[in-house]
Amino acid sequence: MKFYDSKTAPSPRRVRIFIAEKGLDIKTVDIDMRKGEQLSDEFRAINPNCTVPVLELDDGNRLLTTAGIWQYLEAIHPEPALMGATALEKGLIADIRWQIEFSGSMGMAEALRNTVPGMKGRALPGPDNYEQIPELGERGKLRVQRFLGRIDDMIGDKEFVAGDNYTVADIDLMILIDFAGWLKMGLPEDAANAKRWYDAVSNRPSAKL
Ligand SMILES: N[C@@H](CCC(=O)N[C@@H](CS)C(=O)NCC(=O)O)C(=O)O
Repeated sequence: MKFYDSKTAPSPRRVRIFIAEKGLDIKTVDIDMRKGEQLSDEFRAINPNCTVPVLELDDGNRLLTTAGIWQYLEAIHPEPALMGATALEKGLIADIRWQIEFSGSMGMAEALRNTVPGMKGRALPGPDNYEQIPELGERGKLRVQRFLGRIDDMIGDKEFVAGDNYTVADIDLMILIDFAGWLKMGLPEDAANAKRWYDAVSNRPSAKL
């Protein structure tokens, strides 16, 4: 297998952490997005969507999204279960991941991609160019700020986001909070449950990757 990673981007980090938590050793190739390597002809031949992460399998099949890669690796290496050990946990994780994706990650992408000068003309990832819409950037910041304000209740007194076990929901939420730091946004001062959880997951060796 070959994992196409990019050290500077949040989505491939989700796969890096997942691989580390599973204890797997997968050959990794870094795509330098600062040099625009994701848009090169060579990488387009690997992923016409021009995005990372990508996992290339030994039979030549390629998985082109975090969700696809996670599903595949979980199926061939079930332990430790990172996508839910029981039917209820699997359902809860899917629900929570959608909230993180919709309000957190999409808001963050709107905010960053529509305001940062280096992303002019690249307001969406992918093969096509789109201009920035500054108002969308402001709305994205507001969505992220509101979402960050809800995380304390989401964690409550649980050890991890979905309950007793560390799962992909923890990976997604930790990366979203780190990503929000790029816009100098973070957890509210009084978010004691969220901060206790964030410190614990950030101290796992995989989080350093
Ligand atoms: N939902 C997709 C998102 C992939 C994605 O958008 N990746 C970003 C990096 S976080 C990318 O490749 N961006 C390319 C670009 O900005 O041109 C996944 O998780 O695989």
